[in-house]
Amino acid sequence: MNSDNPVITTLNDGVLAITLNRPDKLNAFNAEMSEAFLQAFVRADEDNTVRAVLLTGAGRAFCAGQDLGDRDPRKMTEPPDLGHTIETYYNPVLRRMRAMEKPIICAVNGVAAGAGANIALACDIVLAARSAKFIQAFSKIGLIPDSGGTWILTRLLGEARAKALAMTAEPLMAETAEQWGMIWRAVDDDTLAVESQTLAAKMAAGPTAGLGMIKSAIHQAATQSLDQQLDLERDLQREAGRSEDYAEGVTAFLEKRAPVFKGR
Ligand code: T3D
Repeated sequence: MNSDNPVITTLNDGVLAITLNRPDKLNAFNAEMSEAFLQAFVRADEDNTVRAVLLTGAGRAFCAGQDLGDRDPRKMTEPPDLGHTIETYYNPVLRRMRAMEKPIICAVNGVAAGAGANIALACDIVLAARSAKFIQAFSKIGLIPDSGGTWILTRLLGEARAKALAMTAEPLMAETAEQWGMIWRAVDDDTLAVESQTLAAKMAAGPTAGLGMIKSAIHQAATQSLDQQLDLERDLQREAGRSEDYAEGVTAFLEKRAPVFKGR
C-alpha cells in the first residue's frame, strides 16, 4: 500500500477496501485516478480471494466527480471529447460494478458530487454519514448526469425527483436520501467506518455466490416481466440449492450453530 496512490486498496478477510485518495481535490477523478479505480474493480471482480468490496473516500469528501482542473477551457484550443473519458473509464467501471457478483458496500463519508454521486449509487448497499450530501452537480456546468445517473436516479426515485435533482443540482442530505430510498442508511459520522466495515465483513463471510445471484436477479427485475422473473428465480434457486453454502446453511440451522460459508 502506498499512501500517495490516488486509489488505495487493502484486502482483509475477503474484504477489498477501495479508498479514493486525492483528499486535497475532494477525491476528484483525474486520468491517473480513473485508471487506478478501474483496475481496482478489475481486481475485485477477478481475484477469487475477494468476496466483498468496501468503497469509500479519504479525507472530508467521498468524491467530487471529474477533476475540472483538467477541463480548463482557457488552456484548450478546442472543446474536449468528454465521451472519450466516459467510454474509457466511467462506463467500464460502472458496467463492472453492476455485473460483478460480489457485494459492493459504499461508505459515503462526505460530499458525493457529479460522477462521484452516481458511482456511490451504483454500489449494492450504500451507507452515508449523516453530514454527507449527494449533488448531481452536472447541470451547474452544462452537463448531464453520467456514470449511470439518469438510469439509477430514475429507478431509485422516479421521474419527478430524478429530474428535479438533476436539473437543479440541489444538494440532497444523507437522511433525506435514506427517507427517499436512494440509499440504505444514514448513520452518525463517527460510526460510519465501523458500521460499513462490519457490514462488508458480514457480506464477505456470507454465502457470496448466493448474494451474487440476488444482485443479478434484482438487476434483471428492472427490465423483465413477472413471468420472466419467476422463471429466473426458479433457475437461480435451482443453482443455489446445489451449492455447498446452501447445504452448510441448512446443516448449521439444524445443528443450532453458526454456518461457515465458502462462497461456493
Ligand atoms: O470527462 C469528463 O469531464 C466527463 C465526466 C464528467 C463527470 C463529472 O463528474 S462532471 C461534474 C464535476 N464535478 C463538479 O462539478 C463538482 C465541483 N465541486 C463542487 O461543486 C464543490 O467543490 C463541492 C460541492 C463538491 C464541495 O464544495 P466545498 O465548498 O465543500 O469545497 P470546495 O471549497 O468547493 O473544494 C475544496 C477544494 O477541492 C477546492 O480546491 P482549493 O481551492 O482548496 O485548492 C476545489 O477547487 C477542489 N475541488 C472540488 N471539486 C473539484 C475540485 N477540484 C477539481 N475538480 C473538482 N471536481
